[in-house]
Amino acid sequence: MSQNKKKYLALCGGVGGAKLALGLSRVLEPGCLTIVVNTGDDFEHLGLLICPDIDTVTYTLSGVVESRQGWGRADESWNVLDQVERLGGETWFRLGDKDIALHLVRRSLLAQGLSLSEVTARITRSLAIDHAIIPMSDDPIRTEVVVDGGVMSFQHYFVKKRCQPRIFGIRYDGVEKAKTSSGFIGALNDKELAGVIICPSNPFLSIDPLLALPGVSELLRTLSVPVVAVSPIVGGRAIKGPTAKIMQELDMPVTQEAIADHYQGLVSGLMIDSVDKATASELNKRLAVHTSDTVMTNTTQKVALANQCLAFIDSLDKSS
Ligand code: FO1
Repeated sequence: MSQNKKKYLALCGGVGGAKLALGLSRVLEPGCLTIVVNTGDDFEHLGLLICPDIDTVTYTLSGVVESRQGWGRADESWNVLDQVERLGGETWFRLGDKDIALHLVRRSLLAQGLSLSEVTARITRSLAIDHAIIPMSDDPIRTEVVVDGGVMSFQHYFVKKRCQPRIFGIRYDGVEKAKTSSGFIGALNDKELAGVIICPSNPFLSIDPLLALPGVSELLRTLSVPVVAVSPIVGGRAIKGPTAKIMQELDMPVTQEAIADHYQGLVSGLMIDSVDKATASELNKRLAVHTSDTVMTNTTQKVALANQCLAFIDSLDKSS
């Protein structure tokens, strides 16, 4: 653990974001890192509230994640789902036994009247996580994709349809009426905040729902500390998931320039992968650019990228 005592806020989605969040948690002391997580992927299923991104970050930081797929729990068993199938229930969304245990606890705490933020704090504490993992909102926000012939809920598109339908648009149902969580607002307004890191999560599915919350983009634009984004694109491809496919479907080139366009006005710096070094000087005319290895396949790389992000923020900090 370094002696860096400044405070940082990470904005994060699922698997890719969780990797950098893990790196940051290894570098920053508890109390110096707030991880705010997308809840647009959440949905009700088999009577349970599923919060895939919160759970992915939670399992990753507690060291129990199934590391090959990046979500769910390692050493999982499937007894409940087998019985659900036998009873004619839905099994397209794979919930393992250990994972279901977390969902039962979440459901029961929510039923007792706790907010999603409070429930998440309880669960993360039980799993010995010292860093703050905070849902972007305690109110329901549901990402939906506009496809040929109508609107599809996010997990239906992502898991059931394996991201195959062409996307014509994305919306975040409920976001206008939702309240930004007090933990998120508190972190943005914290006088000791030294910088914000937008993790290399899918900008459209994972980060935009956070930015669409009332007041968030405005607050980010007026922050006096650096906001840096780590691009999820490496050499014209997405590290994982449908980011590149969605960019093409939304008529965007799959380039670092397009990522810079997307975050234009919100970020002061963009971290791009070393393979895209050649684009840095042109991009540098618009915003600060830092090149680094951004692909994280092991903990050393996650910690190294976290350190690079903090160094990048430090280099942009006018007060330092
Ligand atoms: N992703 C899949 O591709 N198939 C699944 O059956 C699946 C189940 C699942 C259960 C719990 C959980 O926390 C995540 C799960 N995911 C599954 C991943 C999830 O759909 C995505 O990672 C995110 O929503 C996108 O960030």
